[in-house]
Amino acid sequence: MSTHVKQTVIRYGLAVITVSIIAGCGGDKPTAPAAEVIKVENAYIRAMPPGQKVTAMFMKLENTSADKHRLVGAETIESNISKAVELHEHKHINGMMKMGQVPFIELQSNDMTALQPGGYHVMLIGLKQDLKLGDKVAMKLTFEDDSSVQIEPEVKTITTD
Ligand SMILES: [Cu+2]
Repeated sequence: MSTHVKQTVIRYGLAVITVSIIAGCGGDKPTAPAAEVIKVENAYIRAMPPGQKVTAMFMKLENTSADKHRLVGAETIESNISKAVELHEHKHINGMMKMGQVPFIELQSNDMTALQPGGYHVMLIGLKQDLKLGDKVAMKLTFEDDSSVQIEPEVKTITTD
């Protein structure tokens, strides 16, 4: 009788340990805020001819963590130079290149995601002033967990690639 009880207790104990290991390793909860593990590189804004009311911002986003993250928003801060800032992608539809808004940009774990001409980009729509070469525009990027980073992309002429 007492042996049987002991075994039950031991089994129960093992079950609890197993469950906690699974929860600790395989859980969906990221270990660090996105803003701490996403590195922004080479952020720049495409210089446009005077009078143009739209342009795009490009950059590389490196997710240095084992968790998936998403870029969910971008905005200009301080300067408020454009009426709207949207996440966009270019897509081939029936042989035509079209761009449109996307709700987020997926950032795979331990991977680099490039926002570049012909692909994902941050669209600045309704520019209130001309952007000059060398201007720096303060912007904020927001991730799915509501963490955010501030960047200062410079206005540059685009290099064709
Ligand atoms: Cu666009």
